[in-house]
Amino acid sequence: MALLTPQDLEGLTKQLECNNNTIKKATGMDIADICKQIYGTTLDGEKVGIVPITSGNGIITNFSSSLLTITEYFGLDGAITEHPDVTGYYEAVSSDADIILMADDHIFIAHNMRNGKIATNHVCTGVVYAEIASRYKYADSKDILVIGLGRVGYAGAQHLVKRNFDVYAYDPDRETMEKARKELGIIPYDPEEEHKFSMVLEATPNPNTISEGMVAERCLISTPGIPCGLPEDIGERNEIDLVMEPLTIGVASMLYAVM
Ligand code: NAD
Ligand code: 2YH
Repeated sequence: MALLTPQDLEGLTKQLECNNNTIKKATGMDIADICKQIYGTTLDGEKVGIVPITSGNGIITNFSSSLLTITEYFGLDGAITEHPDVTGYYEAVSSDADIILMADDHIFIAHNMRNGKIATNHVCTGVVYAEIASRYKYADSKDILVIGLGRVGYAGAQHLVKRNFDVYAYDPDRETMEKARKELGIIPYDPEEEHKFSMVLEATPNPNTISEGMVAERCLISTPGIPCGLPEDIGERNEIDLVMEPLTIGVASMLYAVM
């Protein structure tokens, strides 16, 4: 599983503001509005305990401080615990944190200590990027393409099926495709086929996953995938609104999900 690098997290506030502007322009809503719509919740200055975790590949430079920046951006009262791991968890709970944020190499969770709700980053990221794509103001139909049906993409595809979009999806893994077809009812998409979409959710860890035949001249590509799957030349030739950011949008979705 891909881990975030300290470089991914540089200039996070600038990346967030730039993406928020694109989202507003493309959907008429900002990230907070979109999260409120998905979960029907609001944030109200909750206290968030951020616990660094040393297991596996260990602490990622800038990870906890980025979470602190994000919580503060959304008006929450964030604090990074002095100690990591179990001692840090004890510290966060003892200091009366409402929400705990922590991640190892496999899973990143938000846990609301008041109401017991727990949310994972992969599901919340898939759902929020799917919702952003689906709210494109200039969409030419209800067709939407999901590229990559891993942990993030599958959750996004599931969300879109529930919202009654015509969800086309592609993943090179045949078993994954079959599972998504049977369980979700996605329409299998062949990348060789010429079907241009104005709404695209890309959730793969690979570059150049998007080809010219997939995208309408005017489209919204909503992608949590790192690195970005959109080749530069396609971006230059078409009028593409690109939403792509390494952490903040997914974390906002987690926070609203546990309220
Ligand atoms: P995953 O490994 O579970 O799934 C990736 C899927 O992409 C796999 O099913 C794989 O077969 C598929 N894939 C690979 N190449 C493809 C291609 N060319 N076309 C279509 N599908 C292809 O990964 P994940 O946990 O779902 O994460 C996906 C990406 O999202 C990763 O890059 C991850 O780092 C990133 N991510 C970003 C955020 C964020 O906030 N931006 C949050 C979580 C994950
Ligand atoms: O980046 C990750 C994993 N890919 C899981 C995220 C799931 N989308 N984890 C972050 C690890 C952080 C580290 N343990 C720390 O600094 O606390």
